[in-house]
Amino acid sequence: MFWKRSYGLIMVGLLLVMMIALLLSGSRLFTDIEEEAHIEEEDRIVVGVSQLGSESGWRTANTESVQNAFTQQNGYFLIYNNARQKQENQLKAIRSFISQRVDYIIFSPVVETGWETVLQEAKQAGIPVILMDRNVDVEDESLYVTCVGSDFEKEGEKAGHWLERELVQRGVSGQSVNIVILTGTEGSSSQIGRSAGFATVAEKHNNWNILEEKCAEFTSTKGKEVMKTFLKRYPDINVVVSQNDDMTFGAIEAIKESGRTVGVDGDIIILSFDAVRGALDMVADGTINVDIECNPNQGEYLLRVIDMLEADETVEKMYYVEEDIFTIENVTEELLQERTY
Ligand code: GZL
Repeated sequence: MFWKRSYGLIMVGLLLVMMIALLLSGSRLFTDIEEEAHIEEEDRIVVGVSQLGSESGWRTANTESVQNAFTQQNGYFLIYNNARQKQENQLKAIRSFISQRVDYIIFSPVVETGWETVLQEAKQAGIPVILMDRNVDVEDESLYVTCVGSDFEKEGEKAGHWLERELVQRGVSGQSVNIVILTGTEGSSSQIGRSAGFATVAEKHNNWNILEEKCAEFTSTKGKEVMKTFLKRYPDINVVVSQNDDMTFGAIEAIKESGRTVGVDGDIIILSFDAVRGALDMVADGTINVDIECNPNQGEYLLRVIDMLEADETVEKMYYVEEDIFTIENVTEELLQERTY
């Protein structure tokens, strides 16, 4: 009996030793992985990204493009912040990146003004700043290295020139045209540029009556709300220019609820910007007459810029992304392509 009990104790002891050894080896294994990650982290380029928000389908695609670019596999450590449309949140995020001494700061400025002080702080800290999507209005352009984004004024002009051609094709270019405009976030590069570009064309046509322009913050909810106001105020709207697809979705809902019709066969012409997939589907079915593309896939461009900076190569002050314009004539072929948005 005695030897059976001692045999049992020996087995329990052996089991305990094995478990401790396993735990130790496991923790060593875990420490190894952790240390490896830590070592890799030190080698990785640390990028602080302040994204302005998540207000639209376009913004979601833009964020995904950045997150897919600055990965551990590509040698980066990404610190990402969503500012929820508030400039003060972007300022806080950029100051946090400075105190964390990141290698690069990338941000999409929600509006063009109010950045001098924080950009001075980044410059004093020796941290290069790269603008994404939208631009800043600063005296001293050395406060940022480059901007990767769109030519918004050109986008606005494309919309204006398309409308000129459309009215000629319909044989009504000499008639009075009543236009309402849904604008994006007041003071953002996209709003400023698109408004200016369209106005450059519109002012050549004294029969184009811009009844009203009103901000709908690039969101579908506000787009519907503002369009409802327009429909109550102006019974004879012929054209809606909406500065992004999300506002367009809301505006179309309001127009249909009012009993009026839109698009290729409708009584209100719809011009939109961004060309996200849901909107291109509506171009294909004739609901939206034209969509001016604004390419959110800026991650690859940003990667190339940082590669050049890492190699001490000179970079341009502005890199425009490629973008197109879609109507019922060319959208079907586009929808067959591999689009990420
Ligand atoms: C355009 C971007 C705009 C999009 C909107 O580059 O700034 O902001 O057009 C987004 O969809 O909200």
